Amino acid sequence: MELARLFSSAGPVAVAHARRITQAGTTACRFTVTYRDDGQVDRSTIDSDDLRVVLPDGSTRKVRLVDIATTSDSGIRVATYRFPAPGGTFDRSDNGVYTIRLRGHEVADTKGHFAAPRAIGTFTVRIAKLAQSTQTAQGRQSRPVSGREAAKPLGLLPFEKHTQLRSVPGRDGPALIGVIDDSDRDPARYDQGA
Ligand SMILES: [Ca+2]
Ligand SMILES: [Ca+2]
Repeated sequence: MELARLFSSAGPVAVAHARRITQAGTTACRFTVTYRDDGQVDRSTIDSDDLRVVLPDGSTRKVRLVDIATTSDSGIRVATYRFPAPGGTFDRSDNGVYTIRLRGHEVADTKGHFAAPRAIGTFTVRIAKLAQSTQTAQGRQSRPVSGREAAKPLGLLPFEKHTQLRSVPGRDGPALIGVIDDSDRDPARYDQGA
């Protein structure tokens, strides 16, 4: 977003900075909004009415002002807001993209020019499904090697469970070869593991 050039008649420009939420049980999303103005941002206009968060389902929620950082440049104000998790804590049902919107007539410069209403940033809630990640981890664990699984050096590792050793006649006597038995192969399982 271009912040460098602002007309003197323009109100502050806002940009939100928020981190992704990945931990189940997190109670809120704290994020900062940087307001910049060619003149001075009117600190007194920054409050808990400035923003709304649009949830993935399209509904909107309020956020609360937590702090306004003190900066030497009065043309820049960094405010911290807190968005409480829907239902008290974030869980998988809250996964999605949340949009932070600045409301009109809420944040102004000291000449009374208000920032325009607009989306100023997003944050993502992506909480993993616990059971799925556990299952994946188990699927990738190496199992103890038994005699029947000595076919691994044949390069059949992904199919080791379906590999059987068979004795066949060879020039130097009987030889063992690995034979893949995929009669009960579940394509979805292997697509997932590939
Ligand atoms: Ca201005
Ligand atoms: Ca305000």
